[in-house]
Amino acid sequence: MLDIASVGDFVKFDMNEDGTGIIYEIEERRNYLSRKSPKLKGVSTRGERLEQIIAANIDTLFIVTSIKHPDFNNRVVDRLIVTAFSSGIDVKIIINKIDLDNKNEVEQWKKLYEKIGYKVFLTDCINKIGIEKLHDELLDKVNVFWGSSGVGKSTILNGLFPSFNFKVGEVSDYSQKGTHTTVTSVMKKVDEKTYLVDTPGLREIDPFGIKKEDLGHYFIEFLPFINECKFNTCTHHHEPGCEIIEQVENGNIDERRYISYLNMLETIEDDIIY
Ligand SMILES: Nc1nc2c(ncn2[C@@H]2O[C@H](COP(=O)(O)OP(=O)(O)OP(=O)(O)O)[C@@H](O)[C@H]2O)c(=O)[nH]1
Ligand SMILES: [Mg+2]
Ligand SMILES: [Zn+2]
Repeated sequence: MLDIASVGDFVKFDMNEDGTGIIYEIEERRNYLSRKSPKLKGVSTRGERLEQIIAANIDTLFIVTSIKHPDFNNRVVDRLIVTAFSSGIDVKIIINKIDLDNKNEVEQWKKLYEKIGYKVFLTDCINKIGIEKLHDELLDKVNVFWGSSGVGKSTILNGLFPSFNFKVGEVSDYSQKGTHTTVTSVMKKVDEKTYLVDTPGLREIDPFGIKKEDLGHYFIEFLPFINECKFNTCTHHHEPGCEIIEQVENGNIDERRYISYLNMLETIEDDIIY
């Protein structure tokens, strides 16, 4: 782990008169959210991608998505769920921009994630729908908002707490992607027990330190079946006697989640670049 302070850390520091200071100790973290540093940065001399800490001492990760502009991407959601789950952090999902849901796609995604057991909030910042419901969920917790660029993380936070005035940007008409308006994570205090962290939009998300044979343990609906696989090293990919594959075939595990799982499994295998 990189030995530098991150948002959410409790630190000891000395302050100089001119406003500069030195942090001399970071207190032990209760938990932290991290990922592999993006491919072009933070690669060790052995070619391994290093761990980048996003925030520490967190209660809830709000995975923020939009139904359109940019399009909803369930693979990103599943990667973020694994990232949080493997660190013991609670997850809630926001699907924003439901004013753009012309094809009525939002309900099927809401249903999928609620069935697995995650809370899903639908929001529309233009007509101010669903924002108030989020308010109570945030109270007395340290909350991180994370997701792709342009989905509306900063807009939602401003809708809840206008005085924070987080910077909001445009989504490019050409690529339908956000323009990375928020460039650094910022924590704001609502009251003594309530904190919010707005983060920069992510381009790629690979959880750090997860082994192939452990990945299935972070897909919560796999858990009741995972010990029924014939081999205890089963990666639920091709192995004979795999109970997860069986449950996908008979419809108890949603195929979209299983495809997402396979997609992640593949990137774990490819990870170390020598
Ligand atoms: N149609 C529509 N547009 C929205 C909604 N919420 C936010 N937007 C727009 O989406 C664009 C991006 O919003 P931001 O809040 O900057 O997105 P972000 O997730 O913070 O993006 P980064 O800081 O780049 O990670 C802005 O033009 C917002 O006005 C919504 O509910 N509906
Ligand atoms: Mg932002
Ligand atoms: Zn299996």
